[in-house]
Amino acid sequence: MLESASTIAPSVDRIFWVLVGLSVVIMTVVGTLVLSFAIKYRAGTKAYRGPLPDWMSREVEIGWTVATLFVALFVFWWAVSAQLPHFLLPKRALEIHIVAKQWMWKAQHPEGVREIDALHIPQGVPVRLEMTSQDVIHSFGVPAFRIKQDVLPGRYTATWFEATKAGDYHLFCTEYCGTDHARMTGTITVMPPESYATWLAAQPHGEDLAGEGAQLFTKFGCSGCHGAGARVPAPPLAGLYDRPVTLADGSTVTADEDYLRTSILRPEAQVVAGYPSVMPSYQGVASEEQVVAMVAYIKALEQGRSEAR
Ligand code: HEC
Ligand SMILES: [Cu+2]
Repeated sequence: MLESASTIAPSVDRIFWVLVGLSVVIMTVVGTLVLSFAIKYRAGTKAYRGPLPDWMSREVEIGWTVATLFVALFVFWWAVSAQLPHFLLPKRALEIHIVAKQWMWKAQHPEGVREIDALHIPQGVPVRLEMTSQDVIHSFGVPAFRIKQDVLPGRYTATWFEATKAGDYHLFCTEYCGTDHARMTGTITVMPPESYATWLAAQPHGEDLAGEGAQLFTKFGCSGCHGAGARVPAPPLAGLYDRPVTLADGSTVTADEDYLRTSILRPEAQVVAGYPSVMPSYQGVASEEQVVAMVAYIKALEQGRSEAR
């Protein structure tokens, strides 16, 4: 049996085994009938071959068809309701950014610690992964946690898990992504929270993500329009994250990470109502990792950081 090391693993396994059990029962019944009828009605036997017996009425036929339908519906309802909580990302979680590329996994902790093909995380803490790809579609799969999430170029996808057992676990790329796909693996190391803190402190710290984003914000000239005292009318970014934004076409969207990312790479796609569409596109100018950092910076502005750094 596959090792199970996350909070959702038991429910995934339960669904798996019930489905296996159900399939075995159905297979046994159908298989036995096929085999026994094949013997009973083989050529030359004197078995009765007339019309169906009376008890085999239309009602019986309808009955077992509907019963099977209900079994299928029940399995669907049960599996979905067991999995649903996993699709709701916890608000309070350790947020790790993952950038996938041919053929490696780059991880960045909120404190600025970076890892390649490795990820250290504390045990018993919900971990939320915000992921994107620099080239093709990859998929972040950790069998021991029973998670698998596609990582797409051009947008963010997220998944989360809570590891329950300390140890080393395999990370696989589970979407064929080119020549070295099979080698696009990594190790997830789950540590007790105290060891994690010690480990984190011992790592070389880069600037934290938001800090790095702040520097890029100046470097790319964003502050020239969005900063205090800018000449161009541009919307203020402080407090923007997670708020509704009215666009020029009258629609309203929530300023989530995907929105922020699109605003930077393709500003003309979602123009804020009341502002001229003058923001340049940063597609091909800022790398995916730099965009991740700037998005982190804009999110941090909400938490009351000063705009000028
Ligand atoms: C030439 C001035 C200019 C520059 C430079 C500029 N922006 Fe903008 N930005 C704007 C304007 C004007 C808007 C509003 C119109 C629109 O949505 O395109 C905007 C919109 C945005 C929005 C959406 C805001 C909202 O309220 O929904 C974000 C996020 C953003 N910019 C981030 C950035 C980042 C990050 C950079 C640097 C990489 C940057 N901008 C550079 C002018 C600029
Ligand atoms: Cu891959």
